[in-house]
Order: sequence, then structure tokens, then C-alpha cells
Amino acid sequence: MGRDTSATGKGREDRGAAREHRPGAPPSSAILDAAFRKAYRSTPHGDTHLDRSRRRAKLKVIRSSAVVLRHLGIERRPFRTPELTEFQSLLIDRAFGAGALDRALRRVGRAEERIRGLTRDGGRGLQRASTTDEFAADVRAFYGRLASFLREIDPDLLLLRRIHAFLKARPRLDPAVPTVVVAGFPNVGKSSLVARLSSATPKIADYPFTTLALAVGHADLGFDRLQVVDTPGVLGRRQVNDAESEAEAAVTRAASVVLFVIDPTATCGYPIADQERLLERWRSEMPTVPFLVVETKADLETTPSDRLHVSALTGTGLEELTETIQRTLAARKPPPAEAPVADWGEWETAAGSKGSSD
Ligand SMILES: Nc1nc2c(ncn2[C@@H]2O[C@H](COP(=O)(O)OP(=O)(O)OP(=O)(O)O)[C@@H](O)[C@H]2O)c(=O)[nH]1
Ligand SMILES: [Mg+2]
Repeated sequence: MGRDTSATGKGREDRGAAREHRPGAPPSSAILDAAFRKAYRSTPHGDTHLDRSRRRAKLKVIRSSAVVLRHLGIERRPFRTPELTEFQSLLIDRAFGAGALDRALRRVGRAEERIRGLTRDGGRGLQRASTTDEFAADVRAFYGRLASFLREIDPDLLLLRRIHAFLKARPRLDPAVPTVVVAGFPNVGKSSLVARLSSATPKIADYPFTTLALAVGHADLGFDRLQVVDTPGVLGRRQVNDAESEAEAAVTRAASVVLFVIDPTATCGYPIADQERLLERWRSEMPTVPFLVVETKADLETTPSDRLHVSALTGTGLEELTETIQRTLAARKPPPAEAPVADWGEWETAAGSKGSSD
């Protein structure tokens, strides 16, 4: 019926909700809306009109500040440890620039401190004020400064949200679970193997760079859980793109074992010599990481090499590959201190092999 609700709490609430969903609105506007809505609903008790006015003003300061601080806490929450693993931090540094997340978090933390100080000062000011006009002026001044503190960190809040969306689109690898990282040139059949070895259902296509971000599947090798990570293809150039950078991060920092996939057929579009060069470079750069090398698409063509020849299409060699992965993992050194030792004890015993001491 077109009733104007602008003077009521309900009307304000609706406007706030609309703003929250306005695309491109700075984060501060939705947070301030929520804060002012909450403050507006204050209905204080008091003996005199002046008493009630003072209390109402104080409640506005306290409640709006509490809402803002709660929202800022929510924005920072995904980046606390242990929610954020070391590997995720590395991915973020590579994708958004080293230290960018820490700087944004520090600025948000500092804004929280300033808002706490502002709230204390606001409370004291209201204690000294003696007329309803003064209360209103104090609250207005408080709101103004609260809003400006918050607007100052809009770029940081936007960055936190972008990083959060980035993280949500990537697997969270459990550092305590053994991890096989499947890597190699583009289009060689990495995702096809990951789909065969694990629960993952990656996109598979006959063109390079089908996989653009890390994905994880889980496998049960009969005695323990295993994470199988699909990576984007890497061309082995000095300058890497974002997808290649992500693959390198997984190879260097997340892998218990790297399963390096070589496609000896012409179907991937890259010469085998280039693939071998990348393998050699990685091996020399990461002498402590075990590399398992397979030649794939064995249904099309095989080389005389004594490497494992597999086919994701027909299943040839996959059983042997699984056994080799098991043996390689069982022969690894004990994991770093943060991984639960008990898991690895079971792992080694069940695999029927003691960890090597090299
Ligand atoms: N004949 C045959 N084709 C295969 C085999 N494995 C993969 N392919 C094909 O090779 C192409 C690339 O496979 P993907 O698994 O997407 O390769 P990828 O290495 O993940 O590719 P990117 O994600 O682009 O790096 C697809 O057309 C697959 O069907 C195989 O064992 N035999
Ligand atoms: Mg792929």
C-alpha cells in the first residue's frame, strides 16, 4: 500500500538488508547499517527523561561498537590458526603477494583497537554531558568517527573477502594425512589419473590448462587415508602463471610423494624432452621429496623405459602404481613434529615396512 516505513525500525531494517546485497557496496556500509540498526532499537529505563536520554545515548555507543567489533571478528576468523594451515598461507602469499594477508589483518586489528578506545571515550563524554542536545551531538560525533575508522579499512576487508573466496575454492589439505601430489606438463593426463586413484571428480579435457586450481581427492589404500592432489599443468618456464605457481607450491610444500606424470605420446602437445627437463629441475631443487615417475596413456604408446607404464583409460598398471605409492610412503622418514605420531606408527606397521632412517 506504499506505506512509508522510513521512520520505523522495520523500515531501517529493510533498507539495511537491501544494502547488504547491493553488489559492489563497500563492506563498511553493510556493517555500519547493522550497527546503527541495533543501536536504534535501544529502549532504556530511567527515572527521568534526562536519565533515559543519557542511557539511550550510551546504549547507542556500546551497541553499535559491539556490532562493528563482532563483524570485524567474523571477517578475521577464517585466517586464525589452526583454521589456516601453513600451506594455505603459502598459497595466499603466492596469489596475493607476500605478507598481504598479514598486513590487512594487522590494519583490521588496529582499527578494532581504535574502536575500543573510541567507545571508552564516548562513554566518558556522555557521562560529562548534561543536556539531550549534548547527548545527541556526542552520539553523532561517535558515529562519524566509527564510520570513518571503518571506511579506512574497506580495502583490507575487501581483500580478506577475496582471500576467503580463494580459499573456499581450494582444498584444505590435512597436514597429518599423507599426500600424493600429481604433477607434470599440461594435458598429460594428471586429472584422469587422480580420478582413477581417488574420490576426486576433476574436469578432464583434451586441451591444456583444463585444471586451473588445486583439487583434492581421498583414497583408501587399505591401511590409511591418503590425499591425492590434482594440480594445474606446469610448462617449466622461469616465469610461471598463477595456476603453475599453485602447482609448484603443492609440489614443494604439500607433497609426501610427487607422482610425476609423463606423456610419451604426441597427444598432449609437448615433447617428452621438455617434460624430462622439468622433472630433473624439480628433482634437483627438491632433493628430499620422493618422486614417482609414471609414463601414461600406455594404451596408445609405450617407450622402452623401465618406468611404470599406466593408462587411466584402460586401467593398465594402476594396481602396481597404487602398490608403489604405498611402498614409497611407508619408506618415508617420520613426519614433522606437528603430525600425530600415532597415525604414522599405524601406517608403517600396516604397510609391513619400517620407515627408513636416511
Ligand atoms: N588414450 C588415453 N587418453 C588419456 C589417458 N589419460 C588421459 N587421457 C586424455 O588426455 C587428455 C587430457 O587429460 P587430463 O586428465 O585432462 O590431463 P591433465 O594433465 O589433467 O590436463 P591439464 O589439467 O590441462 O593440465 C584428455 O582428453 C584425456 O581423455 C590415457 O591413459 N589414455
Ligand atoms: Mg587436469
